[in-house]
Amino acid sequence: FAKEKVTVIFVLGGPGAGKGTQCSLLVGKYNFSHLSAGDLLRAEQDRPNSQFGDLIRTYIREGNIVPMEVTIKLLENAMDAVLVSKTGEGWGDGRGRFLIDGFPRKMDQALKFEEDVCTSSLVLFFTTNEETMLERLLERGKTSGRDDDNIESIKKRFVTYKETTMPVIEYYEKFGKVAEVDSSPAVDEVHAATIVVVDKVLT
Ligand code: UP5
Ligand code: MG
Repeated sequence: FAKEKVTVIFVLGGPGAGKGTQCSLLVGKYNFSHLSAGDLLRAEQDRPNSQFGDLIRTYIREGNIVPMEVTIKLLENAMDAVLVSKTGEGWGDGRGRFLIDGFPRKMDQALKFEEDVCTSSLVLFFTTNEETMLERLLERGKTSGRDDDNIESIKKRFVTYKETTMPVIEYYEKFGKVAEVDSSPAVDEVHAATIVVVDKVLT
């Protein structure tokens, strides 16, 4: 697809910061396509006969970043599929607007995606403290069925976030692309703060 016709917003923030929740609300407001790298990886993990199933399962449980080739391919395929099918405001003639949630979370992925797929207009960065994230994840873990919503995996995800993903955010900060939103308050309040920054990008 034509890179210059698509608008991409990367959505980052620690595990349980509220990325997925806020993306769902933005979809309703702006007709975005929401692609969560984690969701795409989990779907691939569970796909019968996937050659990557066991690899993805191990990486996710350990809170490690799956090799970028796998994730980028899944994202690219998903973007292609959406671009040929989605209609409505912001779509058509190769145009489209994507929220890429939970990606890129390692420098190599960021550089490769920008080189091979497209560049992002904005990095939405949701921040709250670790206690809040832990509490949210443990609560969600009661019903989520996610292999990584347990205390051992959550601790590992926090370490990977600090060591591997924070440098990606610092990298985009140098280009003035990061909009930080405090995701500690109630969902609606966070959404209200988010639309202020997203409005600026889409107009
Ligand atoms: N909640 C949300 N907002 C709230 C609020 N304001 N007030 C009160 N409660 C709030 O929210 C988490 C929980 O908190 C929910 O129950 C929600 O209701 C509540 P959610 O919106 O799901 O948070 P999110 O930030 O999306 O948390 P998630 O657990 O999805 O974040 P992760 O970044 O850990 O997970 P992801 O799916 O992105 O990645 C999982 C794993 O996949 C990674 O650890 C990694 O192993 C792998 N991965 C890769 O290898 N490569 C990639 O590129 C991406 C992922
Ligand atoms: Mg999520």
